[in-house]
Amino acid sequence: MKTLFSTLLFTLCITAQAQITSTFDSDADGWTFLNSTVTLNPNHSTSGGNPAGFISATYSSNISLSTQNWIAPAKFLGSQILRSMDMNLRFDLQQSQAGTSSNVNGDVRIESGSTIIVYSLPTKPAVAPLWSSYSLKLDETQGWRVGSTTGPFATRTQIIAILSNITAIEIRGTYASNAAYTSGIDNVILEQRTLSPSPTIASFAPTSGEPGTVLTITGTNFDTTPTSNEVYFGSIAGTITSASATQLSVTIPIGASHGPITVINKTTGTSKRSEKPFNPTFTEGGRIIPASFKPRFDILLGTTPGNDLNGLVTADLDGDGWNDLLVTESLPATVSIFRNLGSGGNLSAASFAPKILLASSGAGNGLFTFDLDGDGKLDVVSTNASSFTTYRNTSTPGNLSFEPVELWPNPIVGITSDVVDVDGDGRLDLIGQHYNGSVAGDFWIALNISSPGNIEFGASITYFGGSLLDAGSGVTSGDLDNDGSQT
Ligand SMILES: [Ca+2]
Ligand SMILES: [Ca+2]
Ligand SMILES: [Ca+2]
Ligand SMILES: [Ca+2]
Repeated sequence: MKTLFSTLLFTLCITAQAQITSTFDSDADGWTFLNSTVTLNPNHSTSGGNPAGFISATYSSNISLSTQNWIAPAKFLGSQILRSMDMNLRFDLQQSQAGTSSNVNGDVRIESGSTIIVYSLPTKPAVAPLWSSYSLKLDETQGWRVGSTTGPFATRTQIIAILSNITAIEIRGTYASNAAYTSGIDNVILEQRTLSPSPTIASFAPTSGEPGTVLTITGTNFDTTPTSNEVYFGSIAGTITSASATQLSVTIPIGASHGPITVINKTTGTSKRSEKPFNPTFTEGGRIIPASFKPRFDILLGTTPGNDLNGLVTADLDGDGWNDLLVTESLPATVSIFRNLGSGGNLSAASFAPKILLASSGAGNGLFTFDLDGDGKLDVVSTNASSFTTYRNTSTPGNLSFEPVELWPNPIVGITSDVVDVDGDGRLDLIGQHYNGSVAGDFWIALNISSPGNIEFGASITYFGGSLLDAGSGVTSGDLDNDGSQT
């Protein structure tokens, strides 16, 4: 593998979003009407809508044509996965005569490139001046179909893929064949979920200290119940002794490692990593000699010829205060976990419980432990040749357990390179890079849409073509412009 290092810097603007609406009270709001291959500018009326203004198109309708549709403007497009999954697409329609036809292309079409989900309205629009109101849920229960009205029902994964990058929304404006036909539309609303505010960290003090020292964290959006927050010092959590919305007191745990601290609000399922690192200290430090290390010991891994170890991580997965060992093995592809029995002293293989295997589905590559769903427990992330894999942690102290592996497909063969909150919503996203820069679409982001108890990701969306990045071997993230965002 080449070792050219690539650095990416990009900024996403985060603003509070209301619902995306077109009420047509002042103008056509960017909507157009496609009549076969001809784009019509809609007629805007200031009254007669449902209520107030609306838009209409008058043309010679032909239900056998596949493209006589209202076309949504750009504000309805792009990544809508985080705020609009499981929400509703609503709109009002009317027509100039009582047409009841539609065709296999469906009455509502949401596209992501060449992938399309369609829906046939069971009741066609009312005759003007009346209006029919529709509300279609953007989930796997609504009855969306893939490709055409005769296609299979769309799965949740397929709907997630569409909403991760919407390229078109089309609403049919023809339900009859007529020499002069008018279609009216009003009140198009793409509902947007209101996101819980995620914690912020303004400061913490002291910035270094020994285990047992009480750290005070100042910020916002903490839960006021101590046990409804979690604070990680690297891979191990401290004990929270008091909490308010703006301050947490936490005892530095044995096993704290140098690096950012992470505050998790388990009620909202959101988290924040500190910009500055915490530096744990210990007595008699400051000098490293061979005698500083305890004797080496070996732990046997799988003996299948060709088995490779692709990742090695320590993290306290069961929350008992002792770091456990995780490795990824390639043959068979697994994440292997050795729980620390907590005996301390001189470590040996007997210091760890027999390994448990989390089955994967390809060559394990990359290994991270982060709380992906915001429930306070560190989950496991790995990758294989065509997807990243997650294992939701359900362990309790002394007892490791995980939900079955979930696979989140990548658009291209790649390696997970970092886990970072790209969009600043308090949920850790996955970023990765293709390791052969000769193909287009080199860098991808999968947005985290999890809630406590359920890990879920949007589809991996590629950014920056292969011509920009060549044979990268990974990406990392950091705040290079000092705006407080780690991307
Ligand atoms: Ca209106
Ligand atoms: Ca442990
Ligand atoms: Ca978790
Ligand atoms: Ca995020």
